[in-house]
Amino acid sequence: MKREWFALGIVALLVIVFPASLFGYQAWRTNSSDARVIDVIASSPENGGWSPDEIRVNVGEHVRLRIAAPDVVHGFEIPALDVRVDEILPGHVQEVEFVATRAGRFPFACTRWCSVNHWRMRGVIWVSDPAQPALPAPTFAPPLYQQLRIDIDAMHPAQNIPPRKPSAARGAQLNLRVDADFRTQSPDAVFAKLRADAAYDAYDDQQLWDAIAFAYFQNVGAENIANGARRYARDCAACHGERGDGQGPAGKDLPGLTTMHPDMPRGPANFTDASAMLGASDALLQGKILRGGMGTGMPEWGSLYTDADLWSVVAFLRTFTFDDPPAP
Ligand code: HEC
Ligand SMILES: [Cu+2]
Repeated sequence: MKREWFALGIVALLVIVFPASLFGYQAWRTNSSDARVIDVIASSPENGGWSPDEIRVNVGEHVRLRIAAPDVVHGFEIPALDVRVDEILPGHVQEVEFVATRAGRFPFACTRWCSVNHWRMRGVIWVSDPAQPALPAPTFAPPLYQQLRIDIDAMHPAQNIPPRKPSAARGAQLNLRVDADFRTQSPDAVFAKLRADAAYDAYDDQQLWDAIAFAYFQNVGAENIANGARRYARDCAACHGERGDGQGPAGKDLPGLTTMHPDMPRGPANFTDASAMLGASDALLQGKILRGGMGTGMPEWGSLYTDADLWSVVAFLRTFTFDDPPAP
């Protein structure tokens, strides 16, 4: 008899007390914290995108976003505030909490390829400081391409094309020092300068290109290339293709450069095109990524990427024209 009561007690515990305490915990959790709860719907752009796509909070406010994705898997990121949710599964509500520590206008974006229009899925969080209603003036240094007055919409074919794809590994064997500022100079310009210099007469064209590939990768470093590779896979490959050939499924129907240069094929840039890539300085490529291609379908990334992110993704783009990047 005693044992039966004991068993019943356990069953009661399992059936009633445990679930009740769980619900109680949930209720306590939602009520006890002083977080301001904001419900956000994440849908693919065709179905409305972010709703709301403008969120207003105050400095120091404890914010809890409850994000629901009715259609497909999305991700969420406010890069400037270091807030991210990797996966918002359909039918689930994902919560993320943060305290905005500084005032400003901070873009947020989806991080999953939820549809061909995924890259349009962006929004803005305004963080205001009640004590200082005017937003702080953004500290804005003009990007390098503007300082250098590079026209990033012009075609930029290289004058010199390597006989074979340049290889950093072969370049490393040469013991050939190349001092060049690749941010401001295209690899093509660097080659032309070396070729015109009698000090390099002992080396053939391919050797100079190999030395340039080696010098370039030495300069940017393995870490940056790895960071760029991650960004590329997440943000660029769907249009530009995993192999950089411009054949990504999401880019096929984009106008590309045809609007400005009617003889150009439609769609995203092909990063395996030696002429276009070797003719471009890092500043030019960074400028295009930062600003986007107006009317071409190339999105802007300047509002979501830090400077370091922009340069590292440029460094990774070079791996489509230079072989043997250093492994991290
Ligand atoms: C929605 C599709 C799409 C996505 C996503 C996209 N691009 Fe593009 N991109 C394009 C198109 C289309 C062009 C060609 C038009 C142009 O050059 O403005 C282009 C052009 C470029 C160019 C110019 C190349 C040149 O030779 O001038 C660079 C550099 C570039 N993209 C880098 C990137 C990087 C890096 C990413 C990811 C962070 C990215 N793109 C994401 C569509 C896309
Ligand atoms: Cu998305």
